[in-house]
Amino acid sequence: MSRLRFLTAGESHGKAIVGIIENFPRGVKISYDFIRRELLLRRGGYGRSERMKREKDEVEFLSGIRGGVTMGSPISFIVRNSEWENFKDSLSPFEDIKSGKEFTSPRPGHADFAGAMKFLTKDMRDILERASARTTVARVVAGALSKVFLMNFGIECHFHVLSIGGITASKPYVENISYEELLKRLESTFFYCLDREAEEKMKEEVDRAKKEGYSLGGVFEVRAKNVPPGLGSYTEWDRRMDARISMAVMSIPSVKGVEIGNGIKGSSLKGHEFHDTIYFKKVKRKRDFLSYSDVKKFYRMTNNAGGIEGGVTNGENVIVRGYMKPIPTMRKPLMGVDLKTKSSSPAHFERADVTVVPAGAVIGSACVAYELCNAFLEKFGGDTMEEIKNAYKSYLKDIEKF
Ligand code: EPS
Repeated sequence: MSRLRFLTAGESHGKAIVGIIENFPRGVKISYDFIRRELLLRRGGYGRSERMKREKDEVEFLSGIRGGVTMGSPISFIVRNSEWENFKDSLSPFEDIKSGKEFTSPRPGHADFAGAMKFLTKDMRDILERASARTTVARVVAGALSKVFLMNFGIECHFHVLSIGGITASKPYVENISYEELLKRLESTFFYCLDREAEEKMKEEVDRAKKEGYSLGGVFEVRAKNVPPGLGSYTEWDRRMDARISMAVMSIPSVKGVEIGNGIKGSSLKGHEFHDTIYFKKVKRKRDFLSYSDVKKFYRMTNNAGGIEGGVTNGENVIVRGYMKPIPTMRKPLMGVDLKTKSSSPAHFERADVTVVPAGAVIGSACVAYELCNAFLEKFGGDTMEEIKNAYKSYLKDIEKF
């Protein structure tokens, strides 16, 4: 059983964000343009701060890929922060720190206060720097590699925005389109939301929030398509696919809730209303299939379970929603307490995004892709793509006979 390991490092305004991924199989063809496009999408969305125009998010791979193909060795990469130039006097590893970037008035909702208590520091610069969502740039790179791997098996992790600031899309998703088609549509939207009317209202709401100095949250959805059954396991708590996906999505800054399928609504439904009846149809065998949909015989008319039952994927689309709170940094800050003087003081503000839900959707899909890739490797893993493809083909043959 092979398992991915992924570490990130880097501060928001430090030199760079870096990542290392270990155990990524050998022989996966990687498109640099695909990764770049995912990174561009993460920076996008109406309502981001000026910083997103300044950051370039150019990823440089340092190891593990040769001639566009993974080598089986650890993949390491670096994404430089353009903001470093403005912060190097106060964040330099060894030079004397010139004052000016410390702050002592925590933002409610941010890691500032809890981090200050944890590390017993009144200057929360160190806490902000690492708690910042800037690190999600590395999650998107790992997610993009995972997406490329999964696409070899026909698995695609779609994403889109369902709601922002309480405005909810009524035509939220188009079934039966490819990832490429989806991205083309999303790239012409403001918020990666597929309902034009809702988008107009969201935009008005974001403009109002910007003018009045507050922030907005919302909900994004990830749909992983053509996922085979059998990923994850009920045999132990930490192998459950829904638990693993939830942890990954919950770790995105600002996410305060995760829903699998219609899990939340389901808590008030009756058993026969919620559970997804199982049907069977005969299929014609396809030669050399490498996509679960080619041999899929059992199916459901509903998918309230969101493609996972008992912690195991069941062959339906995996549906995940991330609920994001409004971000804590606001142009019109809440009042709080200055940790040094103990007097009442407005919370720290430098500049802020109004909403990060579109970015959350991209990052969420990266997290789901990474977790599915990991579980896929656990089940079909080998050192090379060749081995993995053979194992997968053999499983699909067994499913076909089942
Ligand atoms: C973030 C605060 C903002 C965001 C940042 C995350 O940074 P700054 O305070 O420098 O304006 O722009 O997000 C990114 C830099 C990014 O790449 O997503 C925070 O506090 O989490």
